[in-house]
Amino acid sequence: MANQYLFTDEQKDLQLMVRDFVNKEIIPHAAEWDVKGEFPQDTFRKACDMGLHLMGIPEEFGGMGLDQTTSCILREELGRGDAGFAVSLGANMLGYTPLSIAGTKEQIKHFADIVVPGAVSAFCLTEAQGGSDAGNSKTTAVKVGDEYVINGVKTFITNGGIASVYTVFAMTDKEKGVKGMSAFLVERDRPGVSVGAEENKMGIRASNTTEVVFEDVHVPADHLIGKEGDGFKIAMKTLDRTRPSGSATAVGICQRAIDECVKYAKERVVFGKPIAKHQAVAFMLADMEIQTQAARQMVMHAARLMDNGIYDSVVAAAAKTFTGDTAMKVTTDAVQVLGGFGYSREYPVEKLMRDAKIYQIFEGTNQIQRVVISGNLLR
Ligand code: COS
Repeated sequence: MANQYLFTDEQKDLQLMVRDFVNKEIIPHAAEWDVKGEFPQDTFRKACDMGLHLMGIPEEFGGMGLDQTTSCILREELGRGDAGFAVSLGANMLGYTPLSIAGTKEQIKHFADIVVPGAVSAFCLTEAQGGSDAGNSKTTAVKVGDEYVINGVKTFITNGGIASVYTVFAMTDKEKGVKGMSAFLVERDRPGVSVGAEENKMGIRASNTTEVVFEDVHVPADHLIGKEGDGFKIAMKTLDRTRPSGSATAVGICQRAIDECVKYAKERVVFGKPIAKHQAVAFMLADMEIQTQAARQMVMHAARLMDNGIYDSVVAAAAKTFTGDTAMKVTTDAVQVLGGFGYSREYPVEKLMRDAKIYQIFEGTNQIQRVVISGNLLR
């Protein structure tokens, strides 16, 4: 369990509040959400009542105004309950972060007025041919008078089908490559915005992932975030800032795997004693704990740096990579500890393993993180 040794009283209170919410409102339902592959709107409304969809939005705009460290503490708790649900809440902060980097006060207020009452946003960067090659965007935004007209299709968009507002990356000047990309705020109810196919995913199935289609969507020129051509850098800076808090959710998956394994290993008896008393299993539990502690510290280190105004791409990429790989290893071992029961859907650990896999893929694959890290080493 994430220790509280150095937490402030406020952080401890918030952590316990979210832990209680997770134990009562998320864990009992997570298996059902996983089977249905549906975003649980009722539980989302309860999370909204607690402000959990607004962690990083400043208080002056109606958000919780939490720093990165506190957000990571809470994101871990949510991840312990259900990573899909946690990802949906987190994606709202992903949608908001471009505004926190380059948005005007008016844009932030406009965004907050939409999401604060109980809605989510989505970050629309990825396209079918793009993905890791984030600058390879076919979506265009053409200036016509005092408006931009956006056309294109975004894929694998978390919250795509349930968001009320999107931050959209589109080319304002294709000739300039990544320097021709710009960022926009686009409300869901604008004519021409529609939701395409929903992904039927291996894990994080409570989260909603869809295509989002923009067909001659007119937005006022004041919906441009930052300046024309700033879009790629805004997207990269956003990912630097969101990779650690996203990874906190994966630490929560690891913690849940440990909790389930410890419980099971104390109860399951073979050769006359609980499997926890067999060193082969006890040492696996110890390794799961060591790796989880290391991942948590990398996430918290990245968060504390950001809370001190230091945004380091390598620290964020390293935390993201290590946490994703750790979550995969720890949950795979958890399935092993439970043996045949681990492989069965009667027990929660196979879901944890499926949920963990995405952390090696989204917010930049772990191969891309290694591109970022090695590129910085070799520069
Ligand atoms: N912060 C600020 N600026 C950055 C940056 C960062 N983290 N990373 C790159 N840039 C800038 C570079 O400095 C460069 O600008 P200058 O020419 O003015 O120096 C510009 O952006 C282009 O950088 P680069 O040439 O490195 O871009 P590439 O096209 O080679 O792509 C990677 C770089 C691979 C790192 C990028 O495409 C990436 O992160 N891809 C993964 C995308 C992703 O995470 N997708 C997940 C979906 S969103 S949930």
